[in-house]
Amino acid sequence: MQINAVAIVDSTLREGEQFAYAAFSTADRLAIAEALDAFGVDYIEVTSPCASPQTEADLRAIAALPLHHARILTHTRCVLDDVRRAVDCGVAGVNLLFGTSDLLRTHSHGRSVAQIIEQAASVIDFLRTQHVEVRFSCEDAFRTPLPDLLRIYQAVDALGVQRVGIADTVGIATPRAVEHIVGAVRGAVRCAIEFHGHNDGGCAVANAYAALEAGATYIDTTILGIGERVGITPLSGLIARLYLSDPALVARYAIDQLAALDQMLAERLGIEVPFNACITSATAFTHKAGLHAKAVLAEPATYEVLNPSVFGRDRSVLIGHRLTGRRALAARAAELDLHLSEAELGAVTARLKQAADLRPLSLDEVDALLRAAAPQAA
Ligand code: HCA
Ligand code: CU
Repeated sequence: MQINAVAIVDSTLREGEQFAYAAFSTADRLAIAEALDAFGVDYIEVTSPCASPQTEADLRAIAALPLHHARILTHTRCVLDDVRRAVDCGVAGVNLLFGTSDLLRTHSHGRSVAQIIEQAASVIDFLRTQHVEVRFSCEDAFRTPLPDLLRIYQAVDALGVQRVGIADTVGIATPRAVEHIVGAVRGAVRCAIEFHGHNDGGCAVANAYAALEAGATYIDTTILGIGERVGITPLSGLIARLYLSDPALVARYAIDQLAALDQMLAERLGIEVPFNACITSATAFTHKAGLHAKAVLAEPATYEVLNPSVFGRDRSVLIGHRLTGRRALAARAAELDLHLSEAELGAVTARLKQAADLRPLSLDEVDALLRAAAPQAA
C-alpha cells in the first residue's frame, strides 16, 4: 500500500528515559521537548506523572510550554487513578497500554482478555469526558494471539479511542509479520493505528516502514533510537527511510536540524552519535574506497542516495588511506591548484599507499606529499 500520511510520536521523554544511560534533569526534559517541537514532531510522549514527584512537575511544565507543533501526551497504565493524574497535568492526550500476550497476562497482571476490555472501558469512558485524545496500546502485540488482539482493538475502537497502538515490545517482529498484523487490525477498526517497534532483531526502521505500508499512520520514535535494551525506531532512521521513498512525507519537518538534534541528545547522555546513525553520524556522508571516491567526485549520486546538503551536512572524501585511488588525489591536487601529470599522480598515489600501509595519513600529510610531487612546488 502506498504511504500517504505519517505522524511522528516522539517518545524520547518516555521510552527514551528507559534507556540505561538516561537520567534527564528538568532542564534536559524542557530542552528536549523544545528541540523536538522545533524539528516539528507531531506528538511528544512524556513519562507518566505517577513515576516520581519531579516527573509530575516536569510533565506539567512541558504541557505548559508554548510549543508550535507538538501536542503533549503522557503514557500511563490503564488505571483510573493514573489517568486522572495525567489529565490534571494538562496533557493533550493519554497513551494507555495493557499487556495482552499470554506471558504478560499470566506473569504480569493476571487478567483475562474480557477483564482487560472491561478495565479499558471504564478508563476510556472517563477520558472521553475529559476531552483529551486517547490511544490504547496492546503491549507485546506480536506474541498475542491475533483473535485476542482483534477483539481488544475492536472493543476500544467502539469505545471511541483516537488510535490503537501495536507494540513490538520485545523486538521480535519481521516486516512481514508487521504487514500481516497491522493489515489485520486495519481491516478491523475505524480509528488510526500507531506502531511502536523495538530494535532487538535489528528491524525497527524496517518494521515501522512496513507498518506504514500496511495502514498505520503514527510511528513512535526516539532521538538516536534510545529506549529499553537497544531501543526503538530512531527518528533519523525513519526520516531517512521516508525521505528516500517520498520527500513530501517529511517536508513539514526541519530535516536540516536533525544532526543538531541527535548531537544535542548524545551530549546530554554523554555518548557519541552512533557511527551508523542514518543522516546524522559523523561518517554518514564520508566516502573512502578509491572506486567510490572516483565515482562520487564525478557524480555524487553514484554512491549517495541522500544529498547531504538537504540535511545541512557536508560530503567528504577520505584520501589518506591505503584504499585510496589516483582520482581522489587528483581532485585534492586540483583543490590545491597543483598540476600533476598522470605519471606524477601515479607515483604519488603509490607513495601514499606505501605510507598508509603503516598508518592513515592526515590531510596535511597528504597535501605535503602532493606538494612534494608537483613540479612547481615551492
Ligand atoms: C513500556 C512498554 C512499551 C509500550 C509501548 C506502547 C512497549 O515500556 O511501557 O505504549 O505502545 O514497548 O511495549 O514501550
Ligand atoms: Cu517500548
